[in-house]
Amino acid sequence: MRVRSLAWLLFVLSIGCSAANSKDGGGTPAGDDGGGFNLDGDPGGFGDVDPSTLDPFKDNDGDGYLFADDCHDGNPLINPGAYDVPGDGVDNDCNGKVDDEEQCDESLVLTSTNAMDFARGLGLCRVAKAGATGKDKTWGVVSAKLTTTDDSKLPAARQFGLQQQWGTAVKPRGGKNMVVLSTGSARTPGQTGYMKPLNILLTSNTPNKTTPPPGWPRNTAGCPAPLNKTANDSVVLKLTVRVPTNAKSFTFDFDFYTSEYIEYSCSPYNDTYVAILKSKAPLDAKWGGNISFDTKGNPINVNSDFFQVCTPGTSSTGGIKYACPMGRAELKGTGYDDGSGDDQHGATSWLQTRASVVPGEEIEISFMIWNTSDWLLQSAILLDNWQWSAEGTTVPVTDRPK
Ligand SMILES: [Ca+2]
Ligand SMILES: [Ca+2]
Ligand SMILES: [Ca+2]
Ligand SMILES: [Ca+2]
Repeated sequence: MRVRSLAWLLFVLSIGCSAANSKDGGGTPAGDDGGGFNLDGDPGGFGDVDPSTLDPFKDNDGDGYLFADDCHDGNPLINPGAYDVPGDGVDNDCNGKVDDEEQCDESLVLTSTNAMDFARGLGLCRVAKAGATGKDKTWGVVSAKLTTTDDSKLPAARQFGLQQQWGTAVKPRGGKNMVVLSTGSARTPGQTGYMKPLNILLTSNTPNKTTPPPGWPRNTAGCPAPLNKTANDSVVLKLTVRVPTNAKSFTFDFDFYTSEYIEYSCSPYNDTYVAILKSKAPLDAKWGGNISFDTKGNPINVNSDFFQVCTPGTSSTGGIKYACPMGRAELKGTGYDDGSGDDQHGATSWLQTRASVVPGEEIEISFMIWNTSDWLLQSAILLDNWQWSAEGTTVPVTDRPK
């Protein structure tokens, strides 16, 4: 967690006056009566009572952690499962250290095959134990896997990487590294394993065909349906994550690149990126499990209204007009500036998705990209800057990051 969000700042302001971390009442946080507890669970500091009235054999604040395991059994937002909100001066996660969430993506390497490194590159630094109870039940990544859409095999090594920059203009959104997944190569020109996005030779003989998630692939409304139900040359980062007990949503940033622009815009060959979330938080079935889509509810692809890094043109199918207000600078040096004509290739630039979760639950999130209908032109997705937030959202939202 590298940049504190506005939501966390608001949260910090609201919790700052109930910063009691010891059962013996040592220290007297501002707004607290010295007893050190805030039994009504209101972080505003009302209703403090004498801790000697708490039952030492119960979970007095109902946060899932017994008195013995909970350094503040009068505040459900403070316990060993919480995210230690940076800068609030509170040891939110009861590990004895104030504001100590770690940084972890400084020394990652491009060619890592350790999926936990990809969680770190995304900004998820903590590892959590499956089935942990009591004090050991912290938030964190329970498992991480690099796989295919049907979770059957490790994709080719060139299809995933941890990059410190993407071309000359695109930098990570948080920390030093970002995750890149590609149907072709997650490499830029000059790096070992790089293949041109328009290169059809490497994959055409042995396309890696797998079953996509239920309800996929699909296309933008008004554009032709995919030719088949196969996901070709897929690569997936699949994470199981225990959510902090004080988080109600998360955000992450992504940037979609494709060489389908513009010749195959609004065609059946529209490559697919999805982030499939399994959570106890409600998600309308119409989204097909996906939480990243454009303002019209269409999946993120070459037809998305977020597609703005390109050379202006009109698609031959569907008559989609592309104004390309962000120009081509973010294609430079990525390999997606190396088309058969100056009009080929494009990207969305950085976008941010927010989705709700249930505090303390285990979620599964799978970031997926695959070739749709064939395997000839390649696409890539950049992922970075995972952050937890104390505020929920009624529906998943994708927009330009603030
Ligand atoms: Ca408790
Ligand atoms: Ca508590
Ligand atoms: Ca701590
Ligand atoms: Ca803190």
